[in-house]
Amino acid sequence: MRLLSKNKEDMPIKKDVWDIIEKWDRIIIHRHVRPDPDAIGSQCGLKELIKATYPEKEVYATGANVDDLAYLDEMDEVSEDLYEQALVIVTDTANIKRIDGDYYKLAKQWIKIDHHPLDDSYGEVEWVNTEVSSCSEMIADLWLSFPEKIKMTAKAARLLYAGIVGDTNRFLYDATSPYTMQIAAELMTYPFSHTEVNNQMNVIKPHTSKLMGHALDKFELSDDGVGHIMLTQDILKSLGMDDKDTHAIVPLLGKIEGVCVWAVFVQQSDGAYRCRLRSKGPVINTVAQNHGGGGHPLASGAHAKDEKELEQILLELKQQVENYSKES
Ligand SMILES: [Mn+2]
Repeated sequence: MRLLSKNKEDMPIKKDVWDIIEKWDRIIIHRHVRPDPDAIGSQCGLKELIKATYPEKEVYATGANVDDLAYLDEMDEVSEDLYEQALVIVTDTANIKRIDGDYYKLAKQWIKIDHHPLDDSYGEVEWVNTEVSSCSEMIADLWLSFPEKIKMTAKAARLLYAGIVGDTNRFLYDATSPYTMQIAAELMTYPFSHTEVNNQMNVIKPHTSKLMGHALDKFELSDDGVGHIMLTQDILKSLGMDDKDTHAIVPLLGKIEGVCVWAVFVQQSDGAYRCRLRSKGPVINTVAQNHGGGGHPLASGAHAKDEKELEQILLELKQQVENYSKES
Protein backbone atom coordinates (compact mmCIF):
# COMPACT_ATOMS: atom_id res chain seq x y z
CA MET A 1 0.00 0.00 0.00
CA ARG A 2 1.25 3.49 -0.84
CA LEU A 3 1.54 5.44 2.41
CA LEU A 4 0.13 8.94 2.17
CA SER A 5 2.28 10.60 4.83
CA LYS A 6 2.22 14.36 4.46
CA ASN A 7 4.89 14.62 7.12
CA LYS A 8 7.98 14.25 4.92
CA GLU A 9 9.45 17.47 6.29
CA ASP A 10 9.37 15.83 9.72
CA MET A 11 11.83 13.11 8.66
CA PRO A 12 15.01 14.77 10.05
CA ILE A 13 13.40 15.52 13.43
CA LYS A 14 11.96 12.01 13.66
CA LYS A 15 15.42 10.62 13.02
CA ASP A 16 16.84 12.88 15.76
CA VAL A 17 14.16 11.72 18.20
CA TRP A 18 14.83 8.04 17.61
CA ASP A 19 18.63 8.52 17.65
CA ILE A 20 18.37 10.13 21.08
CA ILE A 21 16.08 7.37 22.35
CA GLU A 22 18.65 4.81 21.16
CA LYS A 23 21.37 6.48 23.24
CA TRP A 24 19.67 6.41 26.63
CA ASP A 25 19.37 3.37 28.92
CA ARG A 26 16.61 4.93 30.99
CA ILE A 27 13.66 6.83 29.56
CA ILE A 28 10.80 8.41 31.51
CA ILE A 29 7.73 9.51 29.58
CA HIS A 30 5.34 12.22 30.83
CA ARG A 31 2.08 13.64 29.46
CA HIS A 32 -0.42 16.30 30.46
CA VAL A 33 -2.51 16.55 33.63
CA ARG A 34 -6.15 15.42 33.38
CA PRO A 35 -5.15 12.95 30.66
CA ASP A 36 -7.37 11.93 27.76
CA PRO A 37 -6.99 8.78 25.65
CA ASP A 38 -4.48 10.51 23.34
CA ALA A 39 -2.27 11.55 26.27
CA ILE A 40 -2.19 8.00 27.68
CA GLY A 41 -2.13 6.41 24.21
CA SER A 42 0.87 8.41 22.98
CA GLN A 43 2.73 8.12 26.29
CA CYS A 44 2.20 4.40 26.92
CA GLY A 45 2.23 3.52 23.21
CA LEU A 46 5.69 5.07 22.88
CA LYS A 47 6.81 3.24 26.02
CA GLU A 48 5.71 -0.09 24.54
CA LEU A 49 7.47 0.59 21.22
CA ILE A 50 10.76 1.40 22.98
CA LYS A 51 10.45 -1.60 25.31
CA ALA A 52 9.64 -3.98 22.45
CA THR A 53 12.54 -2.65 20.37
CA TYR A 54 15.08 -2.47 23.20
CA PRO A 55 14.09 -4.90 25.98
CA GLU A 56 17.24 -3.98 27.95
CA LYS A 57 16.19 -0.33 28.38
CA GLU A 58 14.31 0.88 31.47
CA VAL A 59 11.21 2.74 30.24
CA TYR A 60 8.61 4.33 32.50
CA ALA A 61 5.30 6.09 31.99
CA THR A 62 4.54 8.48 34.82
CA GLY A 63 1.64 10.66 36.03
CA ALA A 64 -1.54 10.25 38.04
CA ASN A 65 -3.61 7.13 37.42
CA VAL A 66 -7.10 7.94 36.16
CA ASP A 67 -9.80 5.36 36.95
CA ASP A 68 -11.80 6.07 33.81
CA LEU A 69 -8.79 5.35 31.60
CA ALA A 70 -7.41 2.37 33.53
CA TYR A 71 -8.63 0.13 30.70
CA LEU A 72 -5.86 1.65 28.57
CA ASP A 73 -2.84 1.31 30.85
CA GLU A 74 -1.51 1.85 34.38
CA MET A 75 1.21 4.34 35.32
CA ASP A 76 4.60 3.34 36.77
CA GLU A 77 6.00 4.46 40.13
CA VAL A 78 9.06 6.57 39.33
CA SER A 79 11.23 7.88 42.17
CA GLU A 80 13.07 11.18 42.04
CA ASP A 81 16.55 9.63 41.99
CA LEU A 82 15.89 7.88 38.66
CA TYR A 83 15.76 11.20 36.82
CA GLU A 84 19.37 12.20 37.07
CA GLN A 85 20.41 9.56 34.54
CA ALA A 86 17.33 9.62 32.37
CA LEU A 87 15.97 10.99 29.14
CA VAL A 88 12.57 12.61 29.61
CA ILE A 89 10.02 12.62 26.80
CA VAL A 90 6.78 14.61 27.12
CA THR A 91 3.90 13.74 24.80
CA ASP A 92 0.69 15.61 23.90
CA THR A 93 1.47 18.58 26.20
CA ALA A 94 1.61 22.12 24.80
CA ASN A 95 3.04 23.89 27.82
CA ILE A 96 5.22 23.18 30.82
CA LYS A 97 2.59 23.97 33.40
CA ARG A 98 0.35 21.21 31.98
CA ILE A 99 3.01 18.48 32.47
CA ASP A 100 1.85 15.89 35.03
CA GLY A 101 4.70 15.36 37.54
CA ASP A 102 7.52 17.62 38.76
CA TYR A 103 10.74 15.65 38.53
CA TYR A 104 11.10 16.08 34.75
CA LYS A 105 13.12 19.21 35.59
CA LEU A 106 15.89 16.98 36.98
CA ALA A 107 16.55 15.19 33.69
CA LYS A 108 19.60 16.08 31.60
CA GLN A 109 17.80 15.88 28.28
CA TRP A 110 14.18 16.40 27.23
CA ILE A 111 12.20 15.74 24.11
CA LYS A 112 8.79 17.25 23.40
CA ILE A 113 6.42 15.45 21.02
CA ASP A 114 3.16 17.29 20.45
CA HIS A 115 0.44 18.27 17.99
CA HIS A 116 -0.87 21.41 19.73
CA PRO A 117 0.02 24.88 18.42
CA LEU A 118 3.44 25.81 19.77
CA ASP A 119 2.76 28.17 22.65
CA ASP A 120 5.52 27.15 25.02
CA SER A 121 8.89 25.90 23.84
CA TYR A 122 10.56 23.30 26.01
CA GLY A 123 13.00 20.44 25.57
CA GLU A 124 16.22 20.43 23.52
CA VAL A 125 14.40 18.56 20.81
CA GLU A 126 10.87 19.63 19.92
CA TRP A 127 8.89 17.63 17.41
CA VAL A 128 5.66 19.56 16.93
CA ASN A 129 3.24 18.92 14.08
CA THR A 130 -0.08 20.75 14.28
CA GLU A 131 -1.41 19.17 11.07
CA VAL A 132 -1.93 15.70 12.49
CA SER A 133 -4.98 14.31 14.26
CA SER A 134 -3.30 13.36 17.51
CA CYS A 135 -0.04 12.77 19.29
CA SER A 136 -0.73 9.03 19.00
CA GLU A 137 -0.74 9.46 15.22
CA MET A 138 2.74 11.02 15.51
CA ILE A 139 4.04 8.06 17.50
CA ALA A 140 2.57 5.60 15.00
CA ASP A 141 4.06 7.71 12.18
CA LEU A 142 7.46 7.46 13.91
CA TRP A 143 7.11 3.67 13.74
CA LEU A 144 6.05 3.73 10.06
CA SER A 145 9.00 6.02 9.28
CA PHE A 146 11.48 3.41 10.58
CA PRO A 147 9.59 0.12 10.36
CA GLU A 148 12.81 -1.86 10.02
CA LYS A 149 14.09 -0.40 13.29
CA ILE A 150 11.05 0.05 15.54
CA LYS A 151 9.01 -2.91 16.71
CA MET A 152 5.22 -2.65 16.97
CA THR A 153 3.24 -4.86 19.35
CA ALA A 154 -0.46 -5.53 19.83
CA LYS A 155 -0.40 -3.59 23.12
CA ALA A 156 1.21 -0.53 21.53
CA ALA A 157 -1.14 -0.74 18.54
CA ARG A 158 -4.16 -0.82 20.87
CA LEU A 159 -2.92 2.24 22.80
CA LEU A 160 -2.13 4.28 19.70
CA TYR A 161 -5.40 3.33 18.03
CA ALA A 162 -7.29 4.42 21.17
CA GLY A 163 -5.43 7.75 21.19
CA ILE A 164 -6.33 8.45 17.56
CA VAL A 165 -9.97 7.44 18.10
CA GLY A 166 -10.11 9.67 21.18
CA ASP A 167 -8.69 12.84 19.64
CA THR A 168 -10.60 12.53 16.35
CA ASN A 169 -13.88 11.62 18.09
CA ARG A 170 -13.76 8.42 16.09
CA PHE A 171 -12.47 9.97 12.85
CA LEU A 172 -15.08 12.74 12.87
CA TYR A 173 -12.88 15.83 13.19
CA ASP A 174 -11.29 17.82 10.42
CA ALA A 175 -7.72 16.83 11.35
CA THR A 176 -8.51 13.24 10.29
CA SER A 177 -6.49 12.78 7.08
CA PRO A 178 -6.24 9.89 4.64
CA TYR A 179 -2.93 9.13 6.36
CA THR A 180 -4.70 9.00 9.74
CA MET A 181 -6.96 6.31 8.28
CA GLN A 182 -3.99 4.41 6.87
CA ILE A 183 -2.26 4.50 10.24
CA ALA A 184 -5.43 3.26 11.96
CA ALA A 185 -5.66 0.48 9.35
CA GLU A 186 -2.03 -0.55 9.94
CA LEU A 187 -2.60 -0.60 13.71
CA MET A 188 -5.76 -2.71 13.27
CA THR A 189 -3.72 -5.48 11.64
CA TYR A 190 -2.28 -6.22 15.10
CA PRO A 191 -4.21 -8.62 17.32
CA PHE A 192 -6.26 -6.42 19.65
CA SER A 193 -9.99 -5.86 19.69
CA HIS A 194 -10.75 -2.47 18.21
CA THR A 195 -14.45 -3.00 18.95
CA GLU A 196 -13.62 -3.47 22.63
CA VAL A 197 -11.61 -0.21 22.60
CA ASN A 198 -14.37 1.64 20.73
CA ASN A 199 -17.05 0.36 23.09
CA GLN A 200 -14.99 1.30 26.15
CA MET A 201 -14.56 4.80 24.79
CA ASN A 202 -18.27 5.10 24.10
CA VAL A 203 -19.39 4.27 27.64
CA ILE A 204 -21.34 6.99 29.45
CA LYS A 205 -21.45 6.93 33.24
CA PRO A 206 -25.00 7.20 34.69
CA HIS A 207 -24.25 10.58 36.31
CA THR A 208 -22.82 11.85 32.99
CA SER A 209 -26.05 10.93 31.24
CA LYS A 210 -27.89 13.11 33.79
CA LEU A 211 -25.53 15.98 32.99
CA MET A 212 -26.10 15.43 29.27
CA GLY A 213 -29.84 15.66 29.84
CA HIS A 214 -29.38 18.90 31.75
CA ALA A 215 -27.03 20.36 29.14
CA LEU A 216 -29.28 19.53 26.19
CA ASP A 217 -32.23 21.04 28.04
CA LYS A 218 -30.54 24.28 29.09
CA PHE A 219 -28.25 24.88 26.09
CA GLU A 220 -28.78 28.36 24.65
CA LEU A 221 -28.26 29.05 20.96
CA SER A 222 -28.20 32.53 19.42
CA ASP A 223 -29.49 33.30 15.92
CA ASP A 224 -25.94 33.60 14.64
CA GLY A 225 -25.03 30.07 15.71
CA VAL A 226 -23.19 30.70 18.98
CA GLY A 227 -24.27 28.26 21.64
CA HIS A 228 -23.38 28.03 25.31
CA ILE A 229 -24.16 26.27 28.52
CA MET A 230 -23.19 27.36 32.00
CA LEU A 231 -22.61 24.76 34.71
CA THR A 232 -22.49 26.36 38.13
CA GLN A 233 -21.14 24.67 41.24
CA ASP A 234 -24.74 24.29 42.46
CA ILE A 235 -25.76 22.40 39.32
CA LEU A 236 -22.70 20.16 39.47
CA LYS A 237 -23.36 19.39 43.13
CA SER A 238 -27.02 18.61 42.50
CA LEU A 239 -25.94 16.10 39.81
CA GLY A 240 -23.14 14.67 41.98
CA MET A 241 -20.43 15.66 39.51
CA ASP A 242 -17.26 17.65 39.41
CA ASP A 243 -15.42 19.47 36.65
CA LYS A 244 -13.46 16.48 35.45
CA ASP A 245 -16.67 14.69 34.44
CA THR A 246 -17.95 17.54 32.28
CA HIS A 247 -15.88 17.01 29.11
CA ALA A 248 -18.34 14.40 27.78
CA ILE A 249 -21.00 16.99 26.99
CA VAL A 250 -18.71 19.12 24.80
CA PRO A 251 -18.96 17.12 21.53
CA LEU A 252 -22.62 16.34 22.23
CA LEU A 253 -23.68 20.00 22.09
CA GLY A 254 -21.98 20.46 18.71
CA LYS A 255 -24.50 18.02 17.22
CA ILE A 256 -27.44 20.38 17.68
CA GLU A 257 -28.64 21.84 14.40
CA GLY A 258 -27.57 25.43 13.78
CA VAL A 259 -24.56 25.38 16.12
CA CYS A 260 -21.48 26.95 14.55
CA VAL A 261 -19.43 27.85 17.62
CA TRP A 262 -20.13 26.71 21.16
CA ALA A 263 -18.86 27.16 24.69
CA VAL A 264 -19.13 25.12 27.86
CA PHE A 265 -18.56 27.21 30.98
CA VAL A 266 -17.84 25.27 34.16
CA GLN A 267 -17.68 27.14 37.44
CA GLN A 268 -14.76 26.15 39.66
CA SER A 269 -14.77 26.02 43.47
CA ASP A 270 -13.19 29.52 43.60
CA GLY A 271 -16.08 30.97 41.57
CA ALA A 272 -14.08 31.46 38.35
CA TYR A 273 -14.97 29.59 35.13
CA ARG A 274 -13.17 27.07 33.01
CA CYS A 275 -14.27 27.63 29.40
CA ARG A 276 -14.19 25.01 26.67
CA LEU A 277 -14.60 26.57 23.23
CA ARG A 278 -15.35 24.65 20.03
CA SER A 279 -15.98 25.66 16.42
CA LYS A 280 -17.02 24.18 13.10
CA GLY A 281 -15.14 26.82 11.08
CA PRO A 282 -14.44 30.23 12.65
CA VAL A 283 -11.06 30.35 14.38
CA ILE A 284 -11.61 30.59 18.14
CA ASN A 285 -8.19 30.08 19.73
CA THR A 286 -7.59 33.82 19.36
CA VAL A 287 -10.57 34.35 21.68
CA ALA A 288 -9.12 31.77 24.08
CA GLN A 289 -5.79 33.60 24.05
CA ASN A 290 -7.56 36.85 25.03
CA HIS A 291 -8.79 35.05 28.14
CA GLY A 292 -5.80 33.27 29.59
CA GLY A 293 -5.99 30.17 27.42
CA GLY A 294 -5.18 28.77 24.01
CA GLY A 295 -5.28 25.59 21.98
CA HIS A 296 -6.23 24.48 18.50
CA PRO A 297 -7.91 26.86 16.01
CA LEU A 298 -11.21 24.96 16.36
CA ALA A 299 -10.87 23.57 19.91
CA SER A 300 -9.55 25.72 22.72
CA GLY A 301 -9.76 26.36 26.44
CA ALA A 302 -9.85 29.60 28.43
CA HIS A 303 -10.52 31.00 31.89
CA ALA A 304 -12.97 33.67 33.00
CA LYS A 305 -13.00 35.31 36.40
CA ASP A 306 -16.74 36.08 36.47
CA GLU A 307 -19.97 36.14 34.47
CA LYS A 308 -19.08 39.48 32.96
CA GLU A 309 -16.03 37.93 31.34
CA LEU A 310 -18.19 35.04 30.06
CA GLU A 311 -20.40 37.58 28.31
CA GLN A 312 -17.32 39.17 26.80
CA ILE A 313 -16.18 35.76 25.50
CA LEU A 314 -19.59 35.17 23.90
CA LEU A 315 -19.39 38.60 22.25
CA GLU A 316 -15.96 37.80 20.83
CA LEU A 317 -17.18 34.42 19.57
CA LYS A 318 -20.09 36.15 17.79
CA GLN A 319 -17.58 38.51 16.22
CA GLN A 320 -15.53 35.56 14.94
CA VAL A 321 -18.65 33.97 13.40
CA GLU A 322 -19.50 37.29 11.73
CA ASN A 323 -15.99 37.70 10.30
CA TYR A 324 -16.05 34.12 9.09
CA SER A 325 -19.34 34.46 7.24
CA LYS A 326 -18.01 37.62 5.58
CA GLU A 327 -14.90 35.75 4.38
CA SER A 328 -16.69 32.71 3.03
MN1 LIG B 1 -3.89 15.05 21.84
